[in-house]
Amino acid sequence: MTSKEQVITMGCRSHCGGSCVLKVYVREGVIVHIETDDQDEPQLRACPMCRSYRQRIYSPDRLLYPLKRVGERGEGKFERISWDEALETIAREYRRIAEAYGPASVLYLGAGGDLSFLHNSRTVQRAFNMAGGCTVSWGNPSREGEVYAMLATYGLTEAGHSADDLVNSKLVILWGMNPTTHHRSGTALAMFRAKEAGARFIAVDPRLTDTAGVLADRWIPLRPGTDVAVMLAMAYMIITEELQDQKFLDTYTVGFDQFKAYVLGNEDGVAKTPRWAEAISGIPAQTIAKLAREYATIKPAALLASWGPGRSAMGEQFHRAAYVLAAMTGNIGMHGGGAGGLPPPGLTGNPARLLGTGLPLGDNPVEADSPLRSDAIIPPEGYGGGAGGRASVAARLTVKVNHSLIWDAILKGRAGGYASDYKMLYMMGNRITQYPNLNKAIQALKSVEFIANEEHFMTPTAKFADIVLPTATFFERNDATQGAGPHVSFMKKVIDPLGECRSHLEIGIGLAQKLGIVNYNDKTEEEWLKALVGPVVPDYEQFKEAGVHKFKRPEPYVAFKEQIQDPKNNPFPTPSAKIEIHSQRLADMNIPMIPAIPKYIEPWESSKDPLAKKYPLQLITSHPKRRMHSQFDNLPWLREIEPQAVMISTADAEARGINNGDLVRVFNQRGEMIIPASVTGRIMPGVVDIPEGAWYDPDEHGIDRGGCANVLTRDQPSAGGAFPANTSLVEVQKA
Ligand SMILES: Nc1nc2c(c(=O)[nH]1)N[C@H]1C(S)=C(S)[C@@H](COP(=O)(O)OP(=O)(O)OC[C@H]3O[C@@H](n4cnc5c(=O)[nH]c(N)nc54)[C@H](O)[C@@H]3O)O[C@H]1N2
Ligand SMILES: Nc1nc2c(c(=O)[nH]1)N[C@H]1C(S)=C(S)[C@@H](COP(=O)(O)OP(=O)(O)OC[C@H]3O[C@@H](n4cnc5c(=O)[nH]c(N)nc54)[C@H](O)[C@@H]3O)O[C@H]1N2
Ligand SMILES: [Mo]
Repeated sequence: MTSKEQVITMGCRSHCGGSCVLKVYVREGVIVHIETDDQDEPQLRACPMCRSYRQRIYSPDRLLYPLKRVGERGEGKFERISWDEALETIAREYRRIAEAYGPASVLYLGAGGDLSFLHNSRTVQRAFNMAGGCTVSWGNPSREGEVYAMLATYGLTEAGHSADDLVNSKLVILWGMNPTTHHRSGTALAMFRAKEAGARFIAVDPRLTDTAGVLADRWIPLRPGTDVAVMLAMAYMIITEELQDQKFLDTYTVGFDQFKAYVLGNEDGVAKTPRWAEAISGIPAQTIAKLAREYATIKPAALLASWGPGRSAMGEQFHRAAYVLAAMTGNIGMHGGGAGGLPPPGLTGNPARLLGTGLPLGDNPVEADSPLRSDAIIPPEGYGGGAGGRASVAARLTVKVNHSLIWDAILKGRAGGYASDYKMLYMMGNRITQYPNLNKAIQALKSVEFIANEEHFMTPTAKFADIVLPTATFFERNDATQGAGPHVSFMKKVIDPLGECRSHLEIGIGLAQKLGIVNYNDKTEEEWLKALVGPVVPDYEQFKEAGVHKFKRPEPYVAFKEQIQDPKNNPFPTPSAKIEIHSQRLADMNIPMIPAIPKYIEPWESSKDPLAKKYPLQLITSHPKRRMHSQFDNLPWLREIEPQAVMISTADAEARGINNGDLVRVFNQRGEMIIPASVTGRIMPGVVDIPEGAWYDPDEHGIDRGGCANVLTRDQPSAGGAFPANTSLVEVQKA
């Protein structure tokens, strides 16, 4: 460090769910270097994306001025305009469209690109709410299947132990979980510690992930979407060998007998044996039997049912089945065990999770009289189900549009059964790369009357906008965030905003003014931050200076410890006050694809779908190692890590005459791309993986050359609203 250099410690919050600690070296107003945590354990060391931030901030492609479109939508031709003109245009279009078609015709689509406390997508939503309202989308793309299953089973939406509890596990089952890639600052490190302490790891995943490669004793590949069949067969083994913890089931659960009847075949005549599951999943029956015995007898054991398998056509069933296995083995509420949830990305057991996030949204007039969807799970009287539970219920207003159906809703509107016709879009982030069925997205974006997009870069989505607003990164304003430590971080402004970039609060204030709103905001940035984080840190000024506050816990956090140790005084917030293996609430809804007990239901576009004759490979779209979704895709340093490619098994490649590195066509009825093949033994035959988030880059024939997975994905959510990212069929050919 030279004398002119300043070193500022701060947190990141770029959407992985963690928050790496960054030590930022600044010289004369310019960031020259970024290092990471060298302080107290648990250290929150930076991921590759965090270490590359300098290249992102100073990228020659950063958007520095407001822009207005001058070419066709999608063409990418823009002209610089003033903030005044940009905000005036958005306000004018909002008023015109809300008047002509009603405020519900304005779709507001926030993004998770930046998960900070103050500067986030709430600022503009508040302005629209105060001006007359707008339609917002619903469905947590990360884990709606899990949220729904948890609400049905446990009555709330978080059921993970803190990662530092893994050292107490003797067995860890990584069920579709890959935390060395999905950084979440600290989870992977906790796993290595558990391994050193003697835990065995088993991975159940169509891919041999980096995490499984370094940690697992055994990799059990299976066909995507068949997990529930395997879990039912494990239950069959546990029941027939009488390995279940009957006392636990009798004390803490309801409905095991109905589940048992279904598993044994007394309900539908089909015994859910390992052999039955082998035919569905591709996992040999003996392997399933062995896994069942191990999980039932090695205690404590943590079954970590991650979100990838839940991001699928029958996502809820996967998570519900995992919770039943956790209950059958009596692993819930004890150190080293687990209720089937994940080490939380900085939420559970972190005092910061109690914090509000930023500006109040205010009431949205468009939602005022909207009834709840009939599939909403309403927490019992007097219990909110926690913030997540309330949010999940609020999400299920009929007036909202499920994320996966946005493009369909725009194209069909009222005629298609949606609550409104949609004419204006205000977007944060890169929607078309991130939501399913990109070609439909393009049609939809061409059909609306007005689009505004807030961004850092001219993304494939921004190219369709009429007005693009340049937003400051979190290095260019003050904010705070929470992380996985558990910790809370201050995100100090280390440089002035580049060009004319503005913070979210400034954009909200500017837009509110143009919309003629009074009383939009009564606090400065500093006042907001003090109000938001002040209550949980011992000394706010010291916290700002230190950049990070790590909460000390007397012991690792264990989900449902109180409910298990003292059930009388700590009921589960479900109607029965117990863990609901059979849910009467689900039974009453009478939705065939959401049965009262978890069941195996054959998904659409599975290997057994007649469509598989034409498109025989199951596509999964894992989260990328060198990007945060679509963020960082455009950075040269990160591109060096690995090329965007389709992962295909050696057997499938050989059958198609494909060699490693060859350019291949990946296609189905929805779209087509040409990208390199990564031929490997690390993926199950019959399955291909295209990591999500690559930027769509069409050639002159409209064929994507960027490798954007959502060119191929089907835009049909699960019955419970889960994002369907891992349920699509494709074919691959040499290009
Ligand atoms: N580097 C990086 N880290 C990230 C993100 C990122 O984009 N990049 N995104 C962050 C976000 S927002 C989220 S929500 C989380 C996502 O975290 P996850 O949902 O856990 O991530 P995925 O890669 O989608 O899925 C995990 C694993 O599930 C496997 N899988 C897919 N389908 C199936 C199936 O049917 N059965 C089984 N058993 N396994 C299956 C995949 O092969 C993958 O290895 O990651 C966070 N962390
Ligand atoms: N096929 C497939 N699709 C998926 C998934 C999958 O597994 N498979 N995963 C889904 C999941 S779990 C998630 S969470 C979503 C994520 O989808 P998004 O939330 O849309 O993803 P990001 O790419 O993280 O962020 C979007 C944009 O926000 C911008 N951005 C970042 N910070 C800021 C800021 O401060 N202000 C503004 N205005 N913009 C900012 C970035 O430049 C980026 O373009 O993707 C989903 N899409
Ligand atoms: Mo996510």
